[in-house]
Amino acid sequence: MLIIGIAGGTGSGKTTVVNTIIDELQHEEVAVISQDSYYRDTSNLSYDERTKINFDHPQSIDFDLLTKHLIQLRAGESIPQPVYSFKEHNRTGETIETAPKKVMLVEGILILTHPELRELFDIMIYVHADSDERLIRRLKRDMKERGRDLDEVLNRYQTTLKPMHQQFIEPTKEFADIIIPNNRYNTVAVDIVQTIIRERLD
Ligand code: UZR
Ligand code: MG
Repeated sequence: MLIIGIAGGTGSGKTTVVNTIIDELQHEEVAVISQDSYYRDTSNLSYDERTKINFDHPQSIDFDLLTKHLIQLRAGESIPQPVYSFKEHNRTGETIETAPKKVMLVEGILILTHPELRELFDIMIYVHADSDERLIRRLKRDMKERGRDLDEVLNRYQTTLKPMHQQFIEPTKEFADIIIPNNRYNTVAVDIVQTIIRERLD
């Protein structure tokens, strides 16, 4: 099994990189674990309290559960991956049975901040895009897909996303084996990653 961690700031294009890697591999061989599935259970809080959570701080992630699940997958066991609702800002209570595959892609903004988790990755990738590019993408996504307005997104960016990025996410670049420059969509870097995966699988 090859466990690959893919980090990078919000709007850096992690999801696109993950999807492109998958497209080239046989689907039976690969599974994705998203950090989003491992936001802490916040059922003890009201909806209003939940909207005030700092979702860009490492504290918001249940890293113990994520680490435990990766160890189980490595041992050949299936795991119940929690399902998260961005609308409710909470776990739905459902889980998705996720089976171990030859290639496990673990994707999320904060996944390289946690030392135990880093130990479990065979390859660590950081997707880099300039902050203006990331803000533009985030703005478009939140307005289109999450029904937020301009002021709300910009406010959250300035008060939370930017400081958390600088404090926690950007510094994890130094752990990366590969940095993918992704201001424009980069096919060469993804090709190289695919080649490495294929070599390791053979
Ligand atoms: P990506 N996030 C939400 O918007 N709502 C939630 O309930 C949980 C997370 C956001 C989170 C972070 N921040 O910036 C982003 N906020 O998801 C990470 N606010 O996801 O890497 O796909 O942008
Ligand atoms: Mg994403």
